[in-house]
Amino acid sequence: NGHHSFILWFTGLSASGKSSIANALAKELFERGNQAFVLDGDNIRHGLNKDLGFDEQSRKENIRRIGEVSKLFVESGQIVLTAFISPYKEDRALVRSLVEADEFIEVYVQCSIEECERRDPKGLYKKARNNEIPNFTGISAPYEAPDNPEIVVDSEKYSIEECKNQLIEFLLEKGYI
Ligand code: GGZ
Repeated sequence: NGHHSFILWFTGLSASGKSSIANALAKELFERGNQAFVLDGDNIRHGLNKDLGFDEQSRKENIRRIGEVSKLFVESGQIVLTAFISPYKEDRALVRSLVEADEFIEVYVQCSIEECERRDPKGLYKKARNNEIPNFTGISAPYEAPDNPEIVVDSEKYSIEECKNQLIEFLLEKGYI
């Protein structure tokens, strides 16, 4: 019966499903008796990081602060799930270095830009195409996919529920829960 605090670090394009999968997973972890908490744009970019925008330096600072907060969650004995694009490999590597090797699980939510743009739940891709949003990830700003994530979930092929189940299986198999 695994007992561990760790970071599940979701990375992927806007509209890839990071927040939905993280929230579904947190709910199941809670039902299984684990303390889990989701950090995402809603509770971080509107609060702690509301001074930050989307230029490269701001994104780096966004991820650095989220990394430090995540480390505190780990020290407090919780599972923390983070759902941010986190487009730069270097920044994800920095967060990884803040905790023990087995306390950082990088989850790549894979979905093509074409599919994310088709979903466009907030109309942001459309605005980005019309040059109404500068530095939009995948359109006018880079996304560096992970080379060696602990786990990849394909949200283009699989539902939120299926991706969540794949993550539960991974965590059980590796003894995290
Ligand atoms: C990408 C942007 C941008 C730009 C606003 N580029 O789909 P969403 O709306 O809910 O998720 C996106 C969110 C990205 O914030 P993160 O903190 O995850 O980004 S990063 O990790 O790169 O710092 C999107 C919205 O904010 N959004 N402008 N220019 N996404």
